[in-house]
Amino acid sequence: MSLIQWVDFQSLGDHRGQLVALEIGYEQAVPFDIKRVYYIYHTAPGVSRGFHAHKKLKQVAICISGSCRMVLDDGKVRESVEMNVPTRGLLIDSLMWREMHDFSDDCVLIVLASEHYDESDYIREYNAFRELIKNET
Ligand code: T46
Repeated sequence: MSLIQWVDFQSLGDHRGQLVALEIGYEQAVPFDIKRVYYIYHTAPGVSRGFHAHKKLKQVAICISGSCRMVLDDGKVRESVEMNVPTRGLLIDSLMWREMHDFSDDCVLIVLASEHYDESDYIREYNAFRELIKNET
């Protein structure tokens, strides 16, 4: 199965433009309770971000402006996907290495997170991630 799983949001657009509502609770598209929202913008030219996995955290990332490329790696398979559709969120499961590359100047990436910020949930060494995955399976 592909590591790339999308969550689609309905656009409530009309002749004035587009609008997407991220509803919490009833009929919400995101497959977890959202405890935190953050966004990444004005990424400096040529910079890549991420390079970590999370033990518990699940996230949905939506590129609401511009574009970037997300790499997901579960320790066995590595996949790369272009993020440039404001109505599609990329599900990033726990124990998934992620990297973000090729940010356009106008890229805004909004991220919905299942947990509050917790630095101890991060695995920032790729070898440590591989070891953890090996012990989990
Ligand atoms: C992820 C990718 C997609 C906070 O204090 N609170 C927060 O909620 C977040 C997300 C970050 N921070 C602090 C921690 C660092 O001092 O902000 C600084 C930058 O965070 P970081 O270097 O982890 O940023 P990215 O872009 O490498 O990764 C972020 C998320 O941290 C991560 O969970 O999956 O975006």
